[in-house]
Amino acid sequence: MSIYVIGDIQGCYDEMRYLLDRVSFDPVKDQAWFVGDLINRGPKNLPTLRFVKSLGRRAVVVLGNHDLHFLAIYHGIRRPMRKDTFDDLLAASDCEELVDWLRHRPLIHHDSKRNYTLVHAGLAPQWSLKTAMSLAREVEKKLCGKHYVDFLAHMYGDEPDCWNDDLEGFDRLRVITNYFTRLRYCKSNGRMEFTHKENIVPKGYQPWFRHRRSKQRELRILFGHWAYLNGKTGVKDVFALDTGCVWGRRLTLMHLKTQKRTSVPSQ
Ligand SMILES: [Mn+2]
Repeated sequence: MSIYVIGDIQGCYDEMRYLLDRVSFDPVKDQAWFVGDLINRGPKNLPTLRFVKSLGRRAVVVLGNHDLHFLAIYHGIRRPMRKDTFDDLLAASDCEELVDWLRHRPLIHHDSKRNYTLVHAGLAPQWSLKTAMSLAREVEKKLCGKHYVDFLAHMYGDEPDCWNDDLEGFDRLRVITNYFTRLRYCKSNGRMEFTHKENIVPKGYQPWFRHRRSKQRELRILFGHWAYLNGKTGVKDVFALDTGCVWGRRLTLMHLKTQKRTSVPSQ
C-alpha cells in the first residue's frame, strides 16, 4: 500500500485524475490524503467531490477554508462571490449528500504509526499535538451536530486573532477554525494576520511554521493553502503541497514513504 498526499485541488479534477494515474494510484490498495480546498475557483468541483467521496476509506480529507465556504453558501449563510465556482455542485442531484459527507470531514488527521500530521493551513505555535487534536474535535463535533448551520453563521471573521484558553462559544470555535484553515502569518505568541496574503511579510510576523516550539518539533506536518510558497518551506519536516494548480501552475503530490514528489501542469 502506498500513501499519496495531494495538494489543493480546487476543482482541478482533470489534473487530479492525471496525477493519480501518473503514480498508478490503486483505489483498492492505496490511500490518498487531501490537504483540503478540494473545491472552488476551479472548473470541475462536482466530479472532484464525487470522486474523492467514492474513495471511501481510501481517502483522508481535512477541511479547507473553501470547503467550509461552500457549506455556508449551500445553507444560504453567504452569497456566492464573483470568483466562486459552485454552480455545478449546487445544481447536482446529489448535492445534499456531498454536503453531508463534506461536513463530516476532520480539521486534522494524525497518523501516529507513520508520524505525519495533515492540516489545511497550519497550527498555532503554542499548541501541542494533543491540544490541536482536542481543539479540532470541538469544531468537528459542531460541524457533525444538529446545530451546525449556527456555527457556519458565526464562522466568518478575523477576530479574535489569537488563541487563548479562556475563549468560549463561537469566538473560540472561530479562532480554532482560522488556525486550521486560514493561517499563514503569525507572531510567536500565535497572533494571526489575515490582510497580507502571499508574498509580503507583515512587520513583526513570520510564516507560522517558523515559530514552532519544542512540542511541535517532533511532528512532520503536511499542509496546503499557501500557493505562493510553491511547495517550499525551508523548514525540515514541514511539507507544503499547494503549488497553485488553480492559478495555472502545477498540481503536486508526495509519496509519503519516500517523500518523492510528482507534479503535473495545470490545464
Ligand atoms: Mn485554503
